[in-house]
Amino acid sequence: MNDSQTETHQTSPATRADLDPNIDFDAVVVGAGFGGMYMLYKLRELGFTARVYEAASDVGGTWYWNRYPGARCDVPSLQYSYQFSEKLQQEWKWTERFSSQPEILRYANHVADRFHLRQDIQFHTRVESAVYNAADETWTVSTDAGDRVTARFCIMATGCLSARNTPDFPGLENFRGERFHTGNWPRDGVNFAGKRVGVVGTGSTGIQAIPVIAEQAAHLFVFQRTAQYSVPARNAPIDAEEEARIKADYKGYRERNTRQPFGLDLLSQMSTINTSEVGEEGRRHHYKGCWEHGGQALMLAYADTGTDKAANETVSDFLKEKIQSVVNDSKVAEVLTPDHIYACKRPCLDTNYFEVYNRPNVTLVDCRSTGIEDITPTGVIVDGSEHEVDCLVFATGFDAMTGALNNIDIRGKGNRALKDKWVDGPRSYLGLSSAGFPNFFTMTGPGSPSVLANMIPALEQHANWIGDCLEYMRTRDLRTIEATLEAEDPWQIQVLQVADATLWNACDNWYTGSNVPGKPRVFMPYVDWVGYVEICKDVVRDNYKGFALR
Ligand code: N01
Repeated sequence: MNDSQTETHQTSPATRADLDPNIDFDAVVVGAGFGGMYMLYKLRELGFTARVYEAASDVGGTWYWNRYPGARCDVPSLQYSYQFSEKLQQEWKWTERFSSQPEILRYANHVADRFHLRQDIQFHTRVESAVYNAADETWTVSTDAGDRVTARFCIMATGCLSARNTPDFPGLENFRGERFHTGNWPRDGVNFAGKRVGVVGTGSTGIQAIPVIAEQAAHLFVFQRTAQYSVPARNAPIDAEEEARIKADYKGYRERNTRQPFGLDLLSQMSTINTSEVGEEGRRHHYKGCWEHGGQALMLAYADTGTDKAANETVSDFLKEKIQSVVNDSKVAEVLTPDHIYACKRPCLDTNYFEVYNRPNVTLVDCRSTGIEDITPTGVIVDGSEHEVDCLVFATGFDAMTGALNNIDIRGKGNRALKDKWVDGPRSYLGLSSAGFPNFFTMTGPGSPSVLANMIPALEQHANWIGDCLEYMRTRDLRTIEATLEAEDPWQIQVLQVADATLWNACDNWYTGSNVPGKPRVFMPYVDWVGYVEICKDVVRDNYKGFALR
């Protein structure tokens, strides 16, 4: 790629690249988060015309919607960013080790400005349906703004954590105060000063929001169903020396990271030996080092931390002790102590999370045994007691990975709905394509590493793969591509086998869909990023083996 050409002059191709003059676009892309933005860039670079539809008023996807107090990334900033443009990655300066939501959103806006992306993005527009027309091998995409356009390809960049989950709490509609979901936070923020606030949910989001809300609110009630492990993020201003070292060979750094678990620079914190090969003292020393380092180091502290129960227990015991040493009230500490496998639920990073329970204006409400029994006009009832609140914050997560896709009426060959095909769980080849849905791609879809990889590089990998595929088809005059069932069925088995070799399938979490009542329990992401990248390359080398091309 020639940076100087693409960065300053990239605009929509003047003419469409497709052979068929009767369609509106070569590709429709749904979503203008980090995936959709780079997909658009890639399509334009290859000379394809594209229209991106985005429900929000601007770019940023998850970072547009999740403006809740304390929102911050837990992947280091110098890695959670695009690598497609050397100039971009050299010139952008992150200010903190882990970027805050406003800074990431500024970055998304900068990218959109720099590459003139907005000219091909239609905002305030939600895609309602995408229907395949077998006769002319096109997709018709319809939106809530009344658009009805045709395209050869339909690419879903709808995000893994974008369909909000607000459980159907009894009495919710009676609540007279304000209520918010962290995934749809008001643009102008919320002033909690002087208010009694209830936060429901203690996953990554709740754990970030709770300490910040506690500082503002008159009183904060935290409604916890499942206690969570959390490790201090140890956020800090960006280390100038580290930044200079990485930027001196950013390309090489990215390439090395692509060959590491999760696509992340973790090797310096990972031990390649098993837990049992170290004595207790050595182990504790290592855990202490990881704890002091902050970030997700403990998750991969030893080679078997994520695969062996006994090994995992040594780290979860260490984390439980930490909770007990931080929280003054031993009864509260007990309620805050998790009993599941560490990292089976997505591990959390925090800034002063457990410390918050030492504040006089914070009350922990344990709803494990009775759940939230009722929401009244003025409060929340748990275990027969009402906790009066002025506003409620739902940090209750997402209908992950399939939710955003199932919210759109997607129909493939024979008018078959994707959600019907996926009624027992998603089925795809490589999380990119599903049999019966020609010319339809899912970026970081279920069956790909997605949420178990560094998301922005994972999105780039998919956009590059899709772009190269379209180019391959164009040069060979091919009109359709779709996964074959012969490839899809064994892939699904492989996704589950790889997950079963870890401990992550062993508890209720959103990787399996078990956080959403009624959703089929199927482990959705593909655990092995490094292996996956190689498989994707092999497929291309074998002329798209596993796909039907016509
Ligand atoms: O959602 P979650 P999240 N009654 O599903 C509770 C990413 N992320 O938004 O565990 C009572 O993890 C639920 O309880 P339980 C990251 O990948 C990243 O926090 O199901 N409670 C849980 O406590 C993350 O994993 C960053 O028993 C109910 C909470 O709500 C993902 O987003 C920051 C309930 C939901 O936790 C999702 O995190 C934030 C009910 N009926 C998010 N239903 C960073 O990069 C649900 N809950 C740092």
